Amino acid sequence: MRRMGVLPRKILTSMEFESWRYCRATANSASAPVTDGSAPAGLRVVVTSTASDSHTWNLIYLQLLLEELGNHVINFGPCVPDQVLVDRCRALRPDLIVMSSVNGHGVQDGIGAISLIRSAPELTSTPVVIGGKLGVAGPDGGESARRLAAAGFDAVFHDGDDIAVFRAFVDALPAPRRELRR
Ligand code: B12
Repeated sequence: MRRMGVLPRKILTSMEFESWRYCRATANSASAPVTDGSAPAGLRVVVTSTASDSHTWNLIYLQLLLEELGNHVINFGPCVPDQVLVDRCRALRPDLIVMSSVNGHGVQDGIGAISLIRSAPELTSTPVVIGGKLGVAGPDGGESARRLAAAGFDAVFHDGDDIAVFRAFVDALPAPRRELRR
């Protein structure tokens, strides 16, 4: 099992450091509640890119937006391999996973990622959404959204959609009951 108590030797980006710090605080807590009293009351949200996407400002934008709405965000950063995403989410047990892709490979990458996410027993019912500039061909009459939803996403937000729809989706999620989770 990966040790969470020692800072990995590689140089971490600030996003990776935040993720590591959070994992260390919550991992291996078989007997302790996940919350320690200092965690905010909102949702625990993972913001992540897809495996191929190196864009970062979209992720920062989503983090700031979600934090402004009162949620705790763990930003995994860009180019997150599917297996790393799943392994970290199995440990963190987030209330919501927000995936962003703008490089044009969002449909293909998203389908791969959600298939692996849904194959993990801990994540079968976790709300997972994807958004951004998902393809390169422009509007496709909802075809890509249908494919992504059929693969397992709970919602798909195309670039240009009103961000209020995303906010309403997040606001409608049930409040976490972390004190029951061990
Ligand atoms: C900066 C940039 C880069 C930088 C990124 C640096 C970095 N560290 O981030 C570099 C140079 C590395 C780069 C590389 C590439 N890029 Co680039 N890049 C851009 C650029 C100019 C700005 C992106 C940006 O930062 N926007 C600011 C953020 C805040 O906004 P955003 O990304 O648009 O996200 C918004 C929405 O999409 C939405 N959103 C995003 N995700 C989600 C998720 C949810 C759930 C919701 C609700 C909303 C949402 O909310 C955000 C705020 O409104 C855009 C063009 C543009 N003007 O948008 C191209 C662009 C994204 N890049 C593009 C491409 C093609 C590439 C490359 C493939 C180019 C190449 N051939 O190498 C590579 C891909 C590399 C990779 N592996 O992913 C295309 C994508 C085309 C498409 N999807 O149809 C764009 C659109 C340029 C273009 N017009 O062709 N890029």
